[in-house]
Amino acid sequence: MTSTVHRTCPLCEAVCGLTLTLDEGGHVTSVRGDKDDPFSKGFICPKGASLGRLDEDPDRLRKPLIREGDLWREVGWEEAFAAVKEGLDRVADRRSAAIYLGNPNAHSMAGALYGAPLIKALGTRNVYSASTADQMPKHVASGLMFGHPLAIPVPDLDRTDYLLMLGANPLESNGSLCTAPDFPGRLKALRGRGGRLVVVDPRRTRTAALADEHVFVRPGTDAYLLFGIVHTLFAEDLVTLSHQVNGVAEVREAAKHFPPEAVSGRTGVPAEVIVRLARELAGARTAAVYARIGTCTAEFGTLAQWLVDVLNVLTGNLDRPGGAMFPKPATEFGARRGSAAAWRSGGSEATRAGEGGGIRATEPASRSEAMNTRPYQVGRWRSRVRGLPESNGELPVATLADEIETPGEGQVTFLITVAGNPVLSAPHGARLDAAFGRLDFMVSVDPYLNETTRHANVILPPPRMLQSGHYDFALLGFAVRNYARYSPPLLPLDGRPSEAQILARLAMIASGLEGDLDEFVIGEMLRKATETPGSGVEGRDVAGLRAELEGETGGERRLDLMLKLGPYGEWAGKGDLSLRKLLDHPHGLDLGPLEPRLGEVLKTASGLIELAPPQIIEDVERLRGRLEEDPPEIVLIGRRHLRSNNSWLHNVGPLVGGSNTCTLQINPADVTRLGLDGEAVVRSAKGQLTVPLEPTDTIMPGVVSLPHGWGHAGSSQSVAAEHAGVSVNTLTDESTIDVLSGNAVFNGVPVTISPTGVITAQ
Ligand SMILES: Nc1nc2c(c(=O)[nH]1)N[C@H]1C(S)=C(S)[C@@H](COP(=O)(O)OP(=O)(O)OC[C@H]3O[C@@H](n4cnc5c(=O)[nH]c(N)nc54)[C@H](O)[C@@H]3O)O[C@H]1N2
Ligand SMILES: Nc1nc2c(c(=O)[nH]1)N[C@H]1C(S)=C(S)[C@@H](COP(=O)(O)OP(=O)(O)OC[C@H]3O[C@@H](n4cnc5c(=O)[nH]c(N)nc54)[C@H](O)[C@@H]3O)O[C@H]1N2
Ligand code: SF4
Ligand SMILES: [Mo]
Repeated sequence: MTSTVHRTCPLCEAVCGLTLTLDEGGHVTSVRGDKDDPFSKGFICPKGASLGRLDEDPDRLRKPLIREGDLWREVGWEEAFAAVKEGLDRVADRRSAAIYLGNPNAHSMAGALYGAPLIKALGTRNVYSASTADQMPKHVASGLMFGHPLAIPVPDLDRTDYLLMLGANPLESNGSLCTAPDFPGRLKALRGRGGRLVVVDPRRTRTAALADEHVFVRPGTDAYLLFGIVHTLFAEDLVTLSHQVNGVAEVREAAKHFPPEAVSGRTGVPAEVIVRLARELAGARTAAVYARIGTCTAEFGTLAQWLVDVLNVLTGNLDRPGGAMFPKPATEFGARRGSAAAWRSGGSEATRAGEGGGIRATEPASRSEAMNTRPYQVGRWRSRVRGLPESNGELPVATLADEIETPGEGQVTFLITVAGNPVLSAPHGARLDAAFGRLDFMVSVDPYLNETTRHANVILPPPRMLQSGHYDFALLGFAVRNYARYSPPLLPLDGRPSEAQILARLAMIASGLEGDLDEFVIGEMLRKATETPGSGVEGRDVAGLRAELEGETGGERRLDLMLKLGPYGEWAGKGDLSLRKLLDHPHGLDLGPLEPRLGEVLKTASGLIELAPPQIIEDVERLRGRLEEDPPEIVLIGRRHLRSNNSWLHNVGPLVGGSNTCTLQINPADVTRLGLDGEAVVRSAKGQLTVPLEPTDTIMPGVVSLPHGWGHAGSSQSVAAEHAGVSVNTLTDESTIDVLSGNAVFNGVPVTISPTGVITAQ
């Protein structure tokens, strides 16, 4: 007997619905797009189609591993947890404990619900995540402008008339901080209804090829380009303000330094194009500016992210249909609050509120109210060694190696990684590779023995994807339509703990507390909700409400609680959403188009949009200064391929090979000029690599591109080892960061390139 089941794809931010066929043994025999999913409507990509292969990868770990010297021993779960406890007991001062949360935490229920309590239980400020190798500039810009780091507007893709997209390539990535299944189809529809798509990228990507216009830009110069557009809006009197805003005069003043003619040389964008883009943006019936990783992981990442929303505000497009809008996720409860680590680990405000109180009995009852009125800040504390500022409760991953290597009080000796591979993904990951070898104790929660987890003393593998429930707490907060879908586990756990149970157990070990973490959290959230005016359950009895919660697991009951308290929830009085209702709608529920809601989202002290936050205006000086300097001759950028997913899908045969290989894209003019052939040596301030060349005129002269997530030589992941490639993060530089957010810089890295066999003096 075969069975047909439906579930959300957990692999990328597009949250597609999938329809799987399973045989009697629980093996996946086919994967198709779920055509009854109201959001993804049957869309699927090659990664989703390989979900069965990935889920049953023979190299996935099935039992915990303990390392003894260079040897690994499979052990039972109790022995593994006992080893963790012993390792943690050796940490005399919790400042020496660190945690790193990787990207898949943004996709798993376990990451969403148990990441934050684990951080709290560890009791350290040494908190790192993929966020500072990714979107931290957006959190900081949003925090300073709108008062909350999760107040991130998304382009209203399905209704906009004009989309200016910078540093994103959704035809490969399927979109990011903009949850939109079938992003390609939505872009085609935009053009089909007469809209205009302009893509700004140093490469003519597949997305650029689909656009009405592609603008080549020099890497790392988006802030100049965007300032040139802002300048033009003021100079030509094209500003339309539809909200009360602080700081317009300051922005106009700052933009005076960046007229199109002044930034044209640096950006490589002709002044007349900059002026035209400004006029088009201002003249479009509706328009949105959207920028992603290419503009975030750059030296002026926060300035660029800020300018994106400055443009959305100055053209009257923020918070209106067809413009840049704030989604209303089903698990949102009360004020938007949280940290980027919480985003990585779910980001749901309700999650944070509950978790904060759940594990620490000492939290003040008024914490949520206090958080509502306290203005967003960065740099509340600084890293021990380099003095880098905290943002959203995290320190930059660019300084993790410093904290492990540098002796002194608070030196990191103990590390937990959850779903991360920083040896390949962090800036100058090669240094972390060595640093991890010096740790006293390391624990990794990960299904694979890989470049990072090979340093662990204990590896705790989560079960198969199909054995896990799935709800996109984080990603549905960035969806271009309001939507919810829950996928219960399809297969039993067979005696293994769920990932939720693994993380909860780690939190309990670290806190020394006993009891049921979920019940702590539920109790605390209910208490807060019943005390919150207008929550829908104000004044009601906590025990009575608790008894109404449904769900097979603690995670499901917490989801039920958040849905019921959320804006569409049974208890909040505006709908009847609950876990039960989602279970009754296995294809997902459409909750309607995005609606204006700035008033609910804005959390600044002034109650207004802060268009010119002082920290940001200060950083403009740095940008001005850099305009005077000569740019490097050749710079390195990254790229993504549809069939990769950062570092961890290279072990699935059908996904690697063909066009998905680790090559250096380079303009043919540079190949000739530098006398290259076949392979070349790329050198940066931090390292060098020999790489195969892929000459292509789709990349600007003076720019080369190498994808990240490769470098699997010697890996015990057998397929990945055969397609090893090299790690671009051997070349990237952890000493250069976006100063405001501490974010890593992966784009615009200065490099030199020479033929192999030529010895150059360094
Ligand atoms: N040069 C360069 N570097 C980059 C980037 C770039 O563009 N250029 N991009 C950056 C970005 S945007 C990001 S997000 C980071 C990603 O950085 P990381 O998150 O550190 O790296 P990933 O490769 O996503 O590693 C994911 C890990 O999670 C494991 N895993 C997969 N599924 C699960 C699960 O369900 N549970 C658990 N516990 N583990 C799981 C995988 O085996 C793998 O070890 O990389 C960054 N690094
Ligand atoms: N297939 C696949 N999908 C993924 C991932 C993956 O690894 N593979 N990773 C996931 C993750 S973790 C993330 S964060 C998202 C990222 O999603 P996207 O932001 O869409 O990521 P990319 O496809 O890397 O697109 C970034 C683009 O920026 C361009 N670029 C580089 N430097 C600059 C610059 O200085 N300025 C401008 N304007 N452009 C620049 C690059 O050429 C590239 O085309 O994708 C997610 N989805
Ligand atoms: S686009 Fe993303 S969510 Fe959709 S099938 Fe592909 S990997 Fe899965
Ligand atoms: Mo990312």
